[in-house]
Amino acid sequence: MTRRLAVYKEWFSSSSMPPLRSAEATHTGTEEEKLILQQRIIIFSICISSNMKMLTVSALVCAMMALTRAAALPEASPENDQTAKSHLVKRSTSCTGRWSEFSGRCFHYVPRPMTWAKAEKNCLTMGGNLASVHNELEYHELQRLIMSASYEYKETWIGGSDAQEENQWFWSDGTPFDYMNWCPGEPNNHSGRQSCLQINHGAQKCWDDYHCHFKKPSVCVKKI
Ligand SMILES: [Ca+2]
Ligand SMILES: [Ca+2]
Repeated sequence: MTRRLAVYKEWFSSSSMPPLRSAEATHTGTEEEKLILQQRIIIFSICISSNMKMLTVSALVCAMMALTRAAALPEASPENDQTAKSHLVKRSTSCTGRWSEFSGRCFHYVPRPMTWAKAEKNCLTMGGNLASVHNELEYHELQRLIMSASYEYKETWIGGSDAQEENQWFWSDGTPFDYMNWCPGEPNNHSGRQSCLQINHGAQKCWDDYHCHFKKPSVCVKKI
């Protein structure tokens, strides 16, 4: 501000403007000189006033920023730390929203038909993978989930695939392929191009390898 005032002061008495006269001279000067002097005084006053206003506004902005920052920062008390921890624990002990819990994992039926790859990507966007199944009880729970949502045992994609190498089956969630419920004669890799696992196939509602580009409902899984 001091620097600005110095600039105004310099301009006020600059040689590029008509020269100022002494107090005596202003009494005896022409009307035109008096007018110029009055104009300079008014402009000088405005400059000082605007500087004061800028200072006031700056001070207000700083005060508001300080208050906002203080409100945004949580108090570093042990009580708050405990609250944060308990929320984390709560999130990690149950399935939320549309996810159902069984066998210590969360499952979600997706009725919209998609290709196997799109269904897997859809599960990924929700933090999961297409479902893996590791025992008969889990398989029946999975069938129950589909039945309760669609009122039938619909053919549905889960996460088994042998697309990388024929008859080398993997679960897309990386868990061991340690349980199977293939229908009689399956997986038959029909026409040499069946690499994805559908469940609820045929009269026995068992497993079948099928063409991955067909669109089917799917079941996602994620860890608790
Ligand atoms: Ca195959
Ligand atoms: Ca097949």
